[in-house]
Amino acid sequence: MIKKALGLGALISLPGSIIPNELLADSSEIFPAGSAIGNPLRFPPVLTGNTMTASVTNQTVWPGQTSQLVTINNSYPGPTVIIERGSTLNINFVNNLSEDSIIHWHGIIAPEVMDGHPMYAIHPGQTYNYSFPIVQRAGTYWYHPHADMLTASQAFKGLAGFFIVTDQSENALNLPSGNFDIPLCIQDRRSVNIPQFTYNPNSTDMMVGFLGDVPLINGTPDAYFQVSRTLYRFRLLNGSNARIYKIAFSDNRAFHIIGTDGGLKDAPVSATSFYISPGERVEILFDFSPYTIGQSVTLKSLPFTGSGGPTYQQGTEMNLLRFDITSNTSSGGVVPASLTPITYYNPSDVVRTRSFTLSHASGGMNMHLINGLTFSMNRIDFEVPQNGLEQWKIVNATNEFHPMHSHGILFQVLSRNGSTTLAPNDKGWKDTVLVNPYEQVIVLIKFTQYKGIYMWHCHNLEHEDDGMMLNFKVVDPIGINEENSGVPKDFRLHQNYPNPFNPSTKIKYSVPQTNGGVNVELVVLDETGREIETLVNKVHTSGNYEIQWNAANRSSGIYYCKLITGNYTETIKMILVK
Ligand SMILES: [Cu+2]
Repeated sequence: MIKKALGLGALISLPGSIIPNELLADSSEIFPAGSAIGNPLRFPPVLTGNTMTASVTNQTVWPGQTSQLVTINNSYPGPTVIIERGSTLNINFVNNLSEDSIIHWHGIIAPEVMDGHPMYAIHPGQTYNYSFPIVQRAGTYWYHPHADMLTASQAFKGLAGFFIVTDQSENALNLPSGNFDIPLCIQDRRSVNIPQFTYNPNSTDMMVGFLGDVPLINGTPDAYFQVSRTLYRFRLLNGSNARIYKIAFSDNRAFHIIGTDGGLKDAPVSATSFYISPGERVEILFDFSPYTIGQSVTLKSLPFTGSGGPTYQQGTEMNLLRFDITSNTSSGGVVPASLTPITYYNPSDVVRTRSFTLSHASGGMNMHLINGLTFSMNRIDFEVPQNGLEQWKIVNATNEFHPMHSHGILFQVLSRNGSTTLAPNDKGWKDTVLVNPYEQVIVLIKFTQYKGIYMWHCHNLEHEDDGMMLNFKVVDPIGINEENSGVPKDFRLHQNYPNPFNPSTKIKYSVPQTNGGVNVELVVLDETGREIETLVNKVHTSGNYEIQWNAANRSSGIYYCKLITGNYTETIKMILVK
């Protein structure tokens, strides 16, 4: 079943080996010996067993040369985890490195202790057991390390792999499968350091991100892949530390975008290019049938304007992967008219609004800030009541790209600079969203699965390790949070009690510690959103507050209470029944 759903079975090869003989067989007739310049695309093995051991091992990345990498189970990229929705992941992560590590399942909705938060990092020689159910839709996810200030170096040195979730509804779509369902992990390394993945960021690298000039596809330099004149599914993962790619084909031929971070879109959308930033995944269908045997077409990154230092810049044009058309075998796959349904969040259902301003200070450590903060392991930066739809506005006040990633749930992009007309790779389920220089991006997000501590951070791994990361805690949606009695961690408007009510109801709210107090306004809105009463409008010091609203002179119906303070708003729904 799994092999059918992601039929890499036939293509599994060990690091350094080549693609199977059946795909090479007829190519010798088409290409004279030696004409296949470059290296055949490699595929990581599928994980078998339930142990993932991180260690430093020798690998062959460039033919005839030895690279000392950080690998999982002696494989670069790490072995691909394939698991069906509804089953339980059970993995022992063994840290045989000489420093702390922990694995984060990127895009996977997992309980706090299974999510790979850096507070659960384990020491050298220790083992961490992961066991949790896979509850989400099929999709192309991935894993990478997440130990505090060690994420960038370990990921760069090779510790990352695909995590593929399958499910029945996806299997029923007749997408290209087996040898025609191809994962492509895109990374960049530095030619000056070949064959090593030397990680030695200077201050420019810490500001821009650690960029390279050599693209590796599934760990393959100068990669080519021999294809048939048929439809393929490609699952693209940007596994780079910092580089953003503008993906296109060398002849500008159109393809269908079918998936985003969190699995398939509701319908395929035709496109000729898209951006993919670190952490993001985009799935496409590409049809090679218009080509003739003997032709080639190259997957590229197109040039674009970006920041950089004297040697490495964002937006450098790159050839990523050459496809040599060598046979006529049909994949039997189709471009379905529709894929899997997506219910899009309605902005009018938003109950809380948060704002995150991305900025940077100059020089030294902790240059990258979210709302003026850098990461502190033991500080909870905000609390998110479960099950309420939130609007997160991300304001990029820098000239850098920041791919912002939330743990614990998938979200939806609502707008860029106010425009709700989105690129096809923005529309769908997401866990990472690229926020361009000076751009404002709004996402809609609702935590429905687990309570606990999760992370919100930039996936430029140099920015992340530099502290561009916050802790948040998903909490019970009802009432004052007893475990946090004392000074509130965040603004909070609690559900009124009783509710429904007649004629009066109590409303509690919390105000966190601020410098010199903060103005808090509490207003009542009618069902149409018209403001009908101001309950509170004054400067507050930190604490938990309660007021009563007497609606004796109001008629039965739905009312809203809205808390407004600075960048934060929160709304509750109150029902008056007379
Ligand atoms: Cu960033």
